[in-house]
Amino acid sequence: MSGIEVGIRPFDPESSFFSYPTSLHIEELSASIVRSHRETTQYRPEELQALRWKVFSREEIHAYQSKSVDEMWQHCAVRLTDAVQYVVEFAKRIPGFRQLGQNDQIALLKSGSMEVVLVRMSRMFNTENNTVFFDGKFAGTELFKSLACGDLIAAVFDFAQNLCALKLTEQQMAVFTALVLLNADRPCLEDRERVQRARRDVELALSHILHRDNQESLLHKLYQRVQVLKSLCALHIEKLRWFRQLYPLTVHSLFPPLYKELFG
Ligand code: CLR
Repeated sequence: MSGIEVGIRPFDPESSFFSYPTSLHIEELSASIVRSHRETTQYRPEELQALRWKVFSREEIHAYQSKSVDEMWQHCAVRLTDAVQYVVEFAKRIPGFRQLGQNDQIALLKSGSMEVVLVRMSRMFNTENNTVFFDGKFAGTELFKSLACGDLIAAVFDFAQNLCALKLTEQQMAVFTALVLLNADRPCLEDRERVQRARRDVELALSHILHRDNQESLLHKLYQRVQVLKSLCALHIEKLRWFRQLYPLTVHSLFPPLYKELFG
């Protein structure tokens, strides 16, 4: 093929699989992921900032603490599933994820959606008083006492605190969460190669953004956070097994179907 022929070929962002991604492609991919993120987060950063004064009162905290274990689990499972639903919507809008087969999309969401919820949780986190926006107000760890999994809650809050310290921009978080989802090492994937190719482009997008922001040192720190995410999700699954043994009927008839489909 002559140079001229190459030069006049129309630009097609979806056709990069068999060629090297152009910087224009990577630019467009970042923009698309950032847009998907913005469109699928419940609250914008300004809104969250304005809600910071809303904290649960002593009486309200007591009401949560007085719930029975199974009542509180059910309540939290519903809230968690709401958050997961937004992540599913985000995933479906990521180029590269969209193009995978349905089975692989489900496999990636099974293992990755909770990780993304926990990364997104840092947007809803107030480091000044160690609280998270939950159920309409900011809540500390003590509010979750009746779940009877204090170690998981403490570890999740600790993760949020540490991630907040990195002060990610919305764009950095958007592309990082896309990278968390597009993981070719997840179990039960049919077409790993395809996931790997999609991931490579998102990796380039993240490097590009961090380079542009002059924050290349963040890359290493973000990869370190991924290890912690894995252990938190393993702990979540372990707690769910424990809970299911105690209250099989609550899980069976009262937990959201999506929650059971992804984690059960
Ligand atoms: C994440 C960010 C969302 C709002 C939200 C709702 C539910 C919260 C979740 C956040 C973080 C994780 C969370 C969850 C409720 C229970 C769960 C605190 C803040 C912890 C880890 C317990 C897991 C076990 C349950 C399934 C009982 O925008």
